[in-house]
Amino acid sequence: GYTQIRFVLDQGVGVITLDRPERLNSFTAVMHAELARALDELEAHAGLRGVVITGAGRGFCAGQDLGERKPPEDGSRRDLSEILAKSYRPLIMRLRALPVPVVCVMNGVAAGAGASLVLACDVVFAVESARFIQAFSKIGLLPDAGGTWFLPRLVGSARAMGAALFGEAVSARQAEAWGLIWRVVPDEALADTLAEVTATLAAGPTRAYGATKAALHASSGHTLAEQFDLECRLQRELGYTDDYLEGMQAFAQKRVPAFKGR
Ligand code: T3D
Repeated sequence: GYTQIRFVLDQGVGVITLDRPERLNSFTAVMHAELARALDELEAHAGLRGVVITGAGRGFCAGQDLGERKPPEDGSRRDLSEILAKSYRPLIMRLRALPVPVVCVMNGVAAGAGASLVLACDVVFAVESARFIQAFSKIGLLPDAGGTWFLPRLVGSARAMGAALFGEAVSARQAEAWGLIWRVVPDEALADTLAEVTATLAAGPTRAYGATKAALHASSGHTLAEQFDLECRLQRELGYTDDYLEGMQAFAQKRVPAFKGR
């Protein structure tokens, strides 16, 4: 079982709920271990159609649990690189590598590595009252868990610098206007958004989704010519899928396609 997250796999869609609401779902060693186990299950699931990540309570995720980082009484210093390499790095890299969309439904504030987790997701919905805080500078650190990679790519270096250096809260509306997230939804639409996103992923053309994710992720390191090569290779594979045949038949017959994810 799980104690600091909830994890359900239904109709091929894995839903992960960060579940330590009294500490705004901040990351602990236990939560990292449980997320790694959920990822094991997701990666092993042959019929996976998508992943949804959300949080319990009023926050999405407040980053590293600072209760686990009590300053040592003797004033000794700590090597943070090992912690990052063993917990945050695999979490973010594995989510990015999943062959299905990972959608974040942000139920509240995301701070520090919690914000990086949001930005690692392929699509982000956020309730109107949610906000982003690049809290790292406030404790003398730099944005980690991929934060310095995601931020400038999503919003450009001027906004990335301002947000990262000054650590001011960025509202969900502002984040939407900047292109940091896909869409703001009303607070009262949280449950409906979760249900709709899950249903969309469960009924989606999963192979096409996976290829789209892979191609968009690869694009920032590619020339246009390299991207053409990748698109051709992926489109060639998609041309042989059942879902493409179904999509073409549904179009010709003027009906909604019934995709099987293969
Ligand atoms: O060490 C390494 O592994 C390196 C990697 C670091 C990665 C990181 O993520 S570093 C950044 C860590 N996160 C932060 O610095 C954010 C800390 N939290 C906040 O700044 C605020 O809580 C928020 C801006 C996120 C929300 O503010 P607000 O006013 O809505 O809520 P609150 O009252 O501050 O928080 C509610 C409770 O959650 C509170 O506990 P209490 O007073 O009710 O007993 C608060 O202490 C607790 N909480 C919030 N964030 C954390 C936390 N407890 C532990 N760790 C937290 N990160």
